[in-house]
Amino acid sequence: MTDGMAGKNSSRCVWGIYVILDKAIGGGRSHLELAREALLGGARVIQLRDKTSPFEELVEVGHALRALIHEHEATFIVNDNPYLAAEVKADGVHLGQSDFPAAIAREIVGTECIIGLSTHTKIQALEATRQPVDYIGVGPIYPTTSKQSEWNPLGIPHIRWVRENISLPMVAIGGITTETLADCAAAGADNVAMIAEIMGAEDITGRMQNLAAQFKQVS
Ligand code: 3NM
Repeated sequence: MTDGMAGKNSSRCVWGIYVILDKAIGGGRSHLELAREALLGGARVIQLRDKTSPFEELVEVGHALRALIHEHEATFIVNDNPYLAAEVKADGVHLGQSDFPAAIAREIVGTECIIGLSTHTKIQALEATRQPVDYIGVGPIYPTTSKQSEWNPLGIPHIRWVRENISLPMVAIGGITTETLADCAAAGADNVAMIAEIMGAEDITGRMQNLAAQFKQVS
């Protein structure tokens, strides 16, 4: 496997619970407050997802988040924008199917940066293995209200199919809750990403601790 090819940084992509920040659901708390509460509960990876704030503001938030997340020896991923990821020296960038092509993002962020790619079908998951990405998102597993999605829920059988057919680390996402996390992990998801279940909690630290303990029991 050569530099820039699929999976180069995959060994750094097995974290457990994958926390996605969302101020809209976070009850008036800032990105930094949400991240701090999640990190105190044991979060090992945090994604900055903000589709409305201006770039300059996200650069400022990104620098502060990077310092905080690295203080906790956790991983910092930026959603959608490889230029923002490069600017704030994030550990990784997560791309959607209609964002920058992975090969172009790779040129922007460099060979050491983690690249994740959302996939919603078997074909997209297979195609990801031919691109310079290090992990794939797999979803939506269940119906979700956090993102408008044109894709039907894939369900647990799809997680099993990805586990059997794709060697890249997998982040299962979409409608996952405290009740369904164990099913996703048992089916083979390396990581389980959540927005509403974590951001919507009044006590994010407590919710995280509970989720992490459950994940540990299964994995
Ligand atoms: N991506 P919640 S589903 C950001 O299917 C995102 O790729 C998805 O939020 C995908 O945990 C989703 O609140 C929303 O359902 C996840």
